[in-house]
Amino acid sequence: MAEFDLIIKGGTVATASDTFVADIGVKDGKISALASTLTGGFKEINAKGKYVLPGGIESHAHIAQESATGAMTSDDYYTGSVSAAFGGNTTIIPFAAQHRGHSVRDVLSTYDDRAAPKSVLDYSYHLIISDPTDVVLNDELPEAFERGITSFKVFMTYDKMIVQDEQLLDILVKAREHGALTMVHAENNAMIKWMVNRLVDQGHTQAKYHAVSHPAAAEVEAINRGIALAGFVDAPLLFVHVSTDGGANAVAKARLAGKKIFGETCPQYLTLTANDLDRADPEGTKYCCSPPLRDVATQEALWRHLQAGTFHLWSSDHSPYRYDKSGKLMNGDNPPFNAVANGMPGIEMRAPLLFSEGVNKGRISINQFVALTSTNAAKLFGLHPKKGTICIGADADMAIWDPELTKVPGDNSMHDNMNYNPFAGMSVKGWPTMTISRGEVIVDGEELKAEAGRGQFLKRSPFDSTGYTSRLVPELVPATNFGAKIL
Ligand code: DUC
Ligand code: ZN
Ligand code: ZN
Repeated sequence: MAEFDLIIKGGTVATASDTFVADIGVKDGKISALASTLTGGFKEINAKGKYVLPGGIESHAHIAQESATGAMTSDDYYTGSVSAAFGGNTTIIPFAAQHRGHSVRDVLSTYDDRAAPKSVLDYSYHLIISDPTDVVLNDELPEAFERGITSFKVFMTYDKMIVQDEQLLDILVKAREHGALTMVHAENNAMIKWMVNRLVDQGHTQAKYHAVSHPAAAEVEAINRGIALAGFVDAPLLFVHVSTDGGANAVAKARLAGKKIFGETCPQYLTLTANDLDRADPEGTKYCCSPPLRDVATQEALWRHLQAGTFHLWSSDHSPYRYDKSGKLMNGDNPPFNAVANGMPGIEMRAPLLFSEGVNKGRISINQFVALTSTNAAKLFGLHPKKGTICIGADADMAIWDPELTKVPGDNSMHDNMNYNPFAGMSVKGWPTMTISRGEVIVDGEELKAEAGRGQFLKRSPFDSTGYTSRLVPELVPATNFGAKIL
């Protein structure tokens, strides 16, 4: 009998720390050997001249999710996970969204029904909390953490989703108590509404004004406030989709001060600009996302932050709303910018864009690429070392990459359920050619080899705060606050 179910031979293996040529032996869905030469594989794959990397972990995607305004994302867990698999990913962590008045228990059971029969990739969810009632805080969130859903997102903007600062403090404290990680969409709601009202009053309703209506200052203010609130109660906080130099600087400064603050950015902020919104009506709506696209100087600053380690995550923020009546144009053929569903697709191009613009252009190393697209997500979201690396005992989740393969994708060349691609026309060098999940080849070139529902739900571990010192302010400590028990 063969010693290994699979041997991947002769590839250049890269992890978040090391790059080396090796054979990888896989047995029972796990990596069971790494050696200069292995023999005895039931199946062998020649990876000479290619990179063998940990499967990507896409930890920011909106799949089968309704927005507060009623738009439904176009991808379900089948098309979303298939598209992710063609982009070299082996794990997805989309969102399960609680809208006001809904129970978290019901939300999770709805998303279980959406994901389990359809996902081709292993998956978990982050909860979105918009209604932190006592029942949610004291019963339902602890139950969710018990199930291994150890992260959730809140919004500091949008009238239908916003949590006020006092509610954010409640949530941060609950997360701290249970070892969960809070993720936050940080933009100042008042500044945005103030801008939207003025722009619309003056008739500036074209898509390009979406970028104007969400000023950089709104993100910078909210990130600084989030840092202050999280620091006050000593809780970890991850700023998703950071789009400004000022916001990234605040994250970097907080990290330097030893705070448990993390940042994520997304390909669109480093490859597109607000000028992409300036198209004949209504085509600019394709590029309406929040936070909005910025400018070339911001792109340069964000590259610098990626290089310097400010950001832990490079995520797509895949928010697929089709360019038709089901999505971008659901409020008319030429909707004002403030009636357009926010977001753009990108789950399949997330990692190739970073390979092309980052690794192949010499901006980051292959090891930084692995950290940003896989290992850091596994560590932050309680999946490491089962996921996110290539080591003995890890799940055999890998993607084989051809660093020279160049493609110019079009509007319909992805495997998602979209009818446009914001990155169409870009020359992208470096693509995955094979994706392997738990030892099974699920994508081989252009061929999908995975069945709907093969993906498994991942029970995640609590947030690991090793390496961060706990710093409680004196007002929260009974020894220095005259004995009051606040936390
Ligand atoms: N936030 C996201 O994370 N995605 C889409 C829109 C938004 O506001
Ligand atoms: Zn957001
Ligand atoms: Zn998002």
